[in-house]
Amino acid sequence: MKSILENRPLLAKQVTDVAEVAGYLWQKGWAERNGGNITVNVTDVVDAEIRKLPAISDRVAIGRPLPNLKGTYFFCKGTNKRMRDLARQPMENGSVIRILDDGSHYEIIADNPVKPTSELVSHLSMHNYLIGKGSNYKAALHTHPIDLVAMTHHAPFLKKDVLTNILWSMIPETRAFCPRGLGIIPYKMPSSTELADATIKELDEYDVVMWEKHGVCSVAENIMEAFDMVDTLSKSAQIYLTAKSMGFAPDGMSQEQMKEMQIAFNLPG
Ligand code: 2HA
Ligand code: ZN
Repeated sequence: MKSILENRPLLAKQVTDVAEVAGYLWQKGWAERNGGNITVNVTDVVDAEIRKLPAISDRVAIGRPLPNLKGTYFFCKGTNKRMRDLARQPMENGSVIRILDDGSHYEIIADNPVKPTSELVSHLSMHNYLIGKGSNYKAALHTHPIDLVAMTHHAPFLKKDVLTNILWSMIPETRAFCPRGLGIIPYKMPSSTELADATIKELDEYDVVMWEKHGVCSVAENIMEAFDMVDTLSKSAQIYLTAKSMGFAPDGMSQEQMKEMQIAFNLPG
């Protein structure tokens, strides 16, 4: 069977980048079994021929109306599929979906009828929100980083911006490359519309949010950037816990040093 990626280098690049990131998630130990999910809005690289492709699945209800997504296309990791398999065979472990004109249903158009991620409602709600605010962000990543998730098992860290400040202060890069910090979402059932709502509320302020005792979610222009922010935060978490395991609490950069970074890089305050 001919793949939708054939002779479509721009779409193929999006899928190849997802596969590369899926491999990193597995190597990092953040993607046990089917853990985590990725969606990328590929509408910009969809041509007229793709728009005419028939569905290879039934129409499936998303679970809520998402009016900004009418006629958009996404590459999605499949539900119950492993990141380590997505890395090697992206079109067997993910699929391209079309959001129908009612904004409430999707259908799979290629290459295989792989049902999209269990967190589809959260992912699509984030994309709907991003389009609504005129953002150029196209990628959403959810993964289970050991260090960052561990930090959400400690109530004092769940207060607004406590973790942001600890992680920013571990190494200058973290503030530079994750300038909006880390939002916190109190525990909610995975795959629920409550989790989706809480996530989009936090995206007003943050590009990366923690789902308490579960994982992290990030949005960015592309999947590499979404990964890089989580990787940078995880580096800071590693430094924090390495210091702790050596028997001391890390000093952290001072507020003056952090301010200096903010000014030098023209970062949000
Ligand atoms: O896809 O990570 O949150 C499996 C999950 C659900
Ligand atoms: Zn998860």
